[in-house]
Amino acid sequence: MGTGDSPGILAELTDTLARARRILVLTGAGISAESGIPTFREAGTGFWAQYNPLELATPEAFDRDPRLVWSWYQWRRGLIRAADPNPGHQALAAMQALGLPVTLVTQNVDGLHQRAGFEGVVEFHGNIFRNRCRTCGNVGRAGDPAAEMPPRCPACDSLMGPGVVWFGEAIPADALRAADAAADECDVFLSVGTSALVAPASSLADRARAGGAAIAEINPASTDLTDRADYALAGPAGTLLPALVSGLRSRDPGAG
Ligand code: BV8
Ligand code: ZN
Repeated sequence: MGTGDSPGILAELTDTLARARRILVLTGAGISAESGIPTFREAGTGFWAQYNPLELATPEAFDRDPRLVWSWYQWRRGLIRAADPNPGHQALAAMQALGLPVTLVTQNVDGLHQRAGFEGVVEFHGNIFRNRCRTCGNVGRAGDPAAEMPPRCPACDSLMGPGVVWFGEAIPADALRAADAAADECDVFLSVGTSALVAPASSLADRARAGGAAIAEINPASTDLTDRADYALAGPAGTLLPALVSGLRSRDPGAG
């Protein structure tokens, strides 16, 4: 166990992952950074630099100015459509394909894990390519990328917002249940590309530790999880996750 980006830590973590009965991976905006998608706090770049994403991603902002909030999501949808999964996303899909017992919970709304081929992604904060009616719960697809105003709900005629979880909104019950169960049962918790500041996703690491899991983190920067991690790898997901997978490939995963 240790911290830093030494090859020794990488080898130790690879061994721990190869022996694990259950692995919970939690990803944040950082894993999509190498696909060219700004992390949440950087989502205020260019025209959007004048706005605070933490304020735009709220029901209050949408009620106050649906056109503004809708165009922010339409802009982000355009960025994501033009982006591709990167080697970090692909490495997690490869871990699953190797037969490792991985549950993937993502805070991201970009759908890139699915596009990289990971099956059964737990979308903790929803998905930007869906629309959701906050009045009646009706869910639909994102629709016209050029629409300047959100569509009306076909069921109740309210304005539909993006199918993401805004600040102040509850995490979808099935995602919360799946994430909590995975945290309770895992013996390795791997946090990738998240500053671990947003609740309740940020509490999954402690929940996993309480269940006896080893804690690992991949992030070029340190976060408030870093000091509590058994393995802290300082570097980009697009490099370190493929390095873990090549180590796992050279072992027989599940051989114990
Ligand atoms: C809820 C969808 C209750 C929207 C998102 C005061 C204190 C504590 C908590 C609260 C508080 N006041 C309110 C709260 C609760 C609040 C919260 O946590 N607020 C925060 C700001 C303090 N949480 C909520 O409101 C949640 N709901 O609590 O509901 C409830 C219960 C029942 C009934 C009703 C209500 C809902 C939270 C969900 C918000 N929605 N996303 C959208 O996308 O538009 S969260 C959003 O921000 C992102 O999804 C992301 O998860 C999060 C953080 O964004 P970023 O900072 O960009 O990303 P990240 O944190 O992942 O940081 C990037 C990291 O990547 C960095 O560390 C960087 O170093 C690293 N990195 C960069 N490059 C790389 C890299 N890593 C690896 N490789 C690289 N190449
Ligand atoms: Zn409706």
